[in-house]
Amino acid sequence: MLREGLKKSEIIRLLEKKLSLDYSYESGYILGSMCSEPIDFGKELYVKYLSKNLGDPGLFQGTAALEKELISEIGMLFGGKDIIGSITTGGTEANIMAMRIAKKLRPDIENPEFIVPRSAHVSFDKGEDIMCGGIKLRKANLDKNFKLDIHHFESLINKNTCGVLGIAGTTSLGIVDPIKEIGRIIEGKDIFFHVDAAFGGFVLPFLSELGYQVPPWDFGVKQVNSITADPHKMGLGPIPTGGFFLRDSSVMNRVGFDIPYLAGGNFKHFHLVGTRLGGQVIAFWAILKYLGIEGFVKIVKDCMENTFYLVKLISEIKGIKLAATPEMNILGITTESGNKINEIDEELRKRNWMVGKFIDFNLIRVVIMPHVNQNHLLKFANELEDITKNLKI
Ligand code: 0PR
Repeated sequence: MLREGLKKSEIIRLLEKKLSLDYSYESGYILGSMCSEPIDFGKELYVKYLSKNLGDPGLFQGTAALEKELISEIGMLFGGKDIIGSITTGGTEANIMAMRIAKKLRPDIENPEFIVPRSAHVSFDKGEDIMCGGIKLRKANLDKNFKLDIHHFESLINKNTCGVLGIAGTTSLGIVDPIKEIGRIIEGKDIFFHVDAAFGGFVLPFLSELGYQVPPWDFGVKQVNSITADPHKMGLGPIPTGGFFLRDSSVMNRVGFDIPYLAGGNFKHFHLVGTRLGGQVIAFWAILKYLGIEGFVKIVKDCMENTFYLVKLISEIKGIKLAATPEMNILGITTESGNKINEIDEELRKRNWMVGKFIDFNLIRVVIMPHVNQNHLLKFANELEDITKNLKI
C-alpha cells in the first residue's frame, strides 16, 4: 500500500488502463452471460443508497419495508399472495437457503436427501458441500431432449426425501421442468418443493403476457413452497441482486436464524450473509416502478425476436444444429455429428466470442440478453460458419 495517496485523476487513469481488459456488454461479444447492463435509473439509486444495511433492518426500517413490499409485489407476479422472502446476493444464496429450509423443516429425517434434475445449477452442489454431509443430493436423469425424466425423478423419492427441485429455465438451455407434475408426485408427502427460476423468473411472466404457452411454474402450482428469481439476470437490476420467495411465512419463525444483539433490535432471517446491501433493494423497487409490466414485456419481446433471428441463422449453417427447441432466450448449439464442441468453443474465444460451454451436455450456450442485438448475432453467425468450415464440421 502506498504511504501517501494519489490524486483522483491519476487513480482513474490507472483504473481505466487496468479495466481495459474487461469485456463490455455493449460490444456484443458477451454472448454466454445471464447478466446484462442494469437499467441506468437503478444504477443511480444503487450508488445513492449504497450505505443502507439490511443486515440490521431495525436501523433502516424504511428500506426494510420497501423490501417487504418488493417481495410481495414480485410474489403476486409469480401467482402468490402474501409472499415473504428477501433480496439476496444471487441465485446461489437463494438456492442454498431453500436447501437449508427443506432440511430444517424435517428434523425427523436422519439422512436427508434433496432431489434435483441433472440440469440443476452448481449452487445445489455447493449447498450439499457446505452442509458437509447434512444433506445429500440425488440427481434425476434427463431424456435425450434434455427434459426431466419424471419417472426417474419419482423413483428417487423415499422416506429420506426432505426436498425436491424443479427448474423454470435451466442454466444450460432455459428449459422449464414439469413443475405441476412434480407437485403431483409430492402431494401430501411433507416434502419441501423449491423452484429455481433464477433466470426464468423475469422472463416467464412476460412470455405469458405476450401470448406464449407457458407451462405452470410458479406459486399457481399449489405444492410449490419457494422460488428463486434473480433481478440481476433478466430483471436488469444491479449486480448483485438475487431473490428468494417463500409461500408460508410461519417458516421464518420455525427455522430462521435469531440475531438478538443488533443495534436496531431483535431480528430473524434466512440469509447466509450478515451485512446486506439495501441499495440493491431500493434500486430494484424503483426499476419495477419505472418499467412496469409493459416495460418488461417489451424487453422480453425483443430478446425473443433476437432469439428466433439466431435460430434462423443457425439453421442456415451446415454441420451444426440446435441442441433443443428454445423455450426462452437461451440457445444451445451443437454439431450434427456431436463432435468438436471444444474446438468450436476455442475458435470462438480466439475471435473474442464469449459463449458458455456445457461439456456434460455437449453444447455451446448463447444467452440472448438485452445487450445483444441482431448486428452482433449476424457477425457471430458469420464467424461461426467460417469456423465450422475451417474445422470441417
Ligand atoms: N440458478 C440458475 C438456474 C442459474 O442459471 C444460476 C446462475 C444460478 C441459479 C445462480 O445464480 P448466481 O450466479 O446469481 O448465484 N447462472 C449463471 C450461469 O451459471 C450465472 C452466470 C452469470 C454465469 C453470468 C456467467 C455469467 O457471465 O450461467
